[in-house]
Amino acid sequence: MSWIVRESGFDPERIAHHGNKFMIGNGVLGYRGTLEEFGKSELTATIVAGLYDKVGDKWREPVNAPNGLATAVFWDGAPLSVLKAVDPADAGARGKAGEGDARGDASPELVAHEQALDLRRAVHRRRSVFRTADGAEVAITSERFCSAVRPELIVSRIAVESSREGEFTIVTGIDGDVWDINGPHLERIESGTDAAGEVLSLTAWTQELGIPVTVAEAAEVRGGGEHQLLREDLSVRRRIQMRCRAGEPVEFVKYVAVWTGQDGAPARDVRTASAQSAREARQLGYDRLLQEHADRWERKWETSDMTVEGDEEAQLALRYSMYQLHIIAPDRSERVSIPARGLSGQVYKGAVFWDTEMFMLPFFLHTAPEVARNLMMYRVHTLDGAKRKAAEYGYDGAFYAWESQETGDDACTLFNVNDVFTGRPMRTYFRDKQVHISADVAYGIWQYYAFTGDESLLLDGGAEVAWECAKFFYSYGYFNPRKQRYEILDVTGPDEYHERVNNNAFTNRMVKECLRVALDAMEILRSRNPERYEALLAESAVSPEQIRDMHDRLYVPQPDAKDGLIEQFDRYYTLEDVSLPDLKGRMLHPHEYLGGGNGPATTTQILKQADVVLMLHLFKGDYAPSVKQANWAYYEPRTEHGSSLSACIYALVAADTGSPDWGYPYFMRTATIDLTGESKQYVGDLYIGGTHPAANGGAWMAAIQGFAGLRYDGNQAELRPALPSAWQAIEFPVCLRGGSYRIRVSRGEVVIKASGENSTAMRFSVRDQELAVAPGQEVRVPYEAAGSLDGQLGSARPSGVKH
Ligand code: IFM
Repeated sequence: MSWIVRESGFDPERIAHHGNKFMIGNGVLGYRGTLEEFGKSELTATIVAGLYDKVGDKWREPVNAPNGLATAVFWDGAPLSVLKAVDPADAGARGKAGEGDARGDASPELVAHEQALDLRRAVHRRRSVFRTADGAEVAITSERFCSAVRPELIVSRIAVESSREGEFTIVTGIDGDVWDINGPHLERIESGTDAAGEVLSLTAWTQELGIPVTVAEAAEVRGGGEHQLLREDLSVRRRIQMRCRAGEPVEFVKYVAVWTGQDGAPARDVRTASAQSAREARQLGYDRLLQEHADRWERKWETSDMTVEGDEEAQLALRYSMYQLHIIAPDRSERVSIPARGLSGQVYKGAVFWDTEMFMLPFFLHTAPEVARNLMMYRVHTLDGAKRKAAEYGYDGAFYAWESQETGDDACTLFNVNDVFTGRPMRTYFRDKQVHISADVAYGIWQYYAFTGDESLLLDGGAEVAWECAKFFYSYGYFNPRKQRYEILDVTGPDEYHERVNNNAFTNRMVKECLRVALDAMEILRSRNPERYEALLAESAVSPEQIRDMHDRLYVPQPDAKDGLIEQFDRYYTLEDVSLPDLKGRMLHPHEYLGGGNGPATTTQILKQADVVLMLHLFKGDYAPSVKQANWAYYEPRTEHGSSLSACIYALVAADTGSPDWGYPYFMRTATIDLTGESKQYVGDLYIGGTHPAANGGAWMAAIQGFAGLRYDGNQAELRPALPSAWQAIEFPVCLRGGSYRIRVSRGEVVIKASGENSTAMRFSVRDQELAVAPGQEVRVPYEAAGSLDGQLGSARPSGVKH
């Protein structure tokens, strides 16, 4: 239980949602949860991490590789496809009306259909049962996985079983006619087979950089059959005709290898490597490949799986959230990071946003620090792009891309949203003004160092990144001579509906942190690599003393002495204080963009997503509980939660202030986002569907950092549990400074078990009771649950999240 995500029945309206929900992946490849008979109209996609292309002046976006799993099954010439199959109810109605349509009355009926994901082994399954015109019941079952061991490999096993003896045909191969948003990205498609005619392949080149991509497929058909090769312009397939006996399944397995020339390899090598890999996989066989894959996943879960007692729904949603993060984690490369929509397609240009550092990094820091390091090294490798962007705007240092791809140059355009009424591009300031991105990057680098104690990231370029980000802010900041303070003007904070504001509290606080991180990181660099330190200073127009001065005199909006409120930005309170339902009532189109130059929210206090409240979460030690409560209560009713990055933050701060039950619906909304598919699909006329890794990370944060109350500053691990009423306990593994711990938080007791392999003791505090946990030791700490403050967050105007 709680390892399987399942959906019964087929609903054409949910094809896109299921493509996200049932995704498989291995950090290098992401394969959407579509069915074997689907094609480009059903958004089938095989996304290769870090491979981008641009066609003409359209948006640069990830490449969707040819679909190596494309398979159609026919029974007596009629397709066994959920798309073509006749719904029994429908068939009756049409029969009566004497109609019939393009599908033909002979189309098989779909009598049962199920799609499922086994989270534990990262395997996708489907089973569809059709009733054919001759009365046979034919079941198609399939199982597939993206190998966690062989990053280029996708393996699929399909079985056809009929209640009657009969003849069926499988047409299976590689389909190069793929779904693209701003494509087509692949040109010069060449199909081929190996000398023995056993391995099919399709090679094509990206348009912009001419990078070769080959998909090779080796098949294994149990039960023989007559084969025929079908080569068309955009595809290569085999047609296999077979007879099956009643009740005896006929199986075939596809071993699909996807290789690219991302590393500079020529097409010849890419072709050879993919064919070899498909052939080798076939030699190893399905069972062995599945076993090694499942073993690898078992190890991933050993260091990450958590159990929640008393709440099956949350348990499954949390596992699913972690699954989504695992399938897109770059565990082999520090050249790629995680895009805002993971590997689920081309939405948001496959770009990496601040989502990674602020919402996904915590999960990896606690469970797979080597992945966390890769994520941050990606920022080191893209530093040049960030420097180019700063220079382009006339600033010093590094201004990281709002939408970053493989070089770090900004894929974000100046006109990122089209007006729904006119279709005209609207000027947006995501690219120019969300300067907090550079501070977020520096923050992430320091988080890695503080968590792991591993200086290598700082010495391998992390300190330089932080320093360049600090230099950027020094050049961007403004010294207000009258107030004798530095200010950060003309920015867009996390709340993107209010562009070009002054002194956004979150941004200013993050910049202060970035300056601190830069100074501390440079000190470490100085002590370990003085030459590099001196070289960096020699080429800097700014000195550490100047950065220190800016740090010390930077204005950060503070809580009001009377009510504790922090103004989101200068003059925010002068905006119209309208309720969210009233604001929504003013919308003239369901997809109308609420912010920007003249969106309905622009002149009001309605915010898109957690902004001040995010700052209260990140710097929780700096603010009194009363301040957190006051700001939560003020900002929540004014928050649209129009971004998937919002609700988890309200859950975290609610838990932090002793109101877990108030935070719980925000947590569940975050944790189930890709299970329910309930998220915004359009901004203006821009499709933004896909998976939501930031929310997946946010769900983990809400459970572990919120409800279990774990905080680790690199020195001491603190636990301040605040379990929701339904939860009896939560148990989870964490990795702190290289040591492994299992922590169980139940009502009234915390149990901490340190691995015998840890090298040192760790200092813990459980609701202010201090203790050290030695290697191999298990300690039980009773604690008194804090009284519920739930009522104090109550708002007169809820934002739509049900309590
Ligand atoms: O990074 C986010 C941003 O904060 C809100 N809009 C969507 C982006 C990608 O998730």
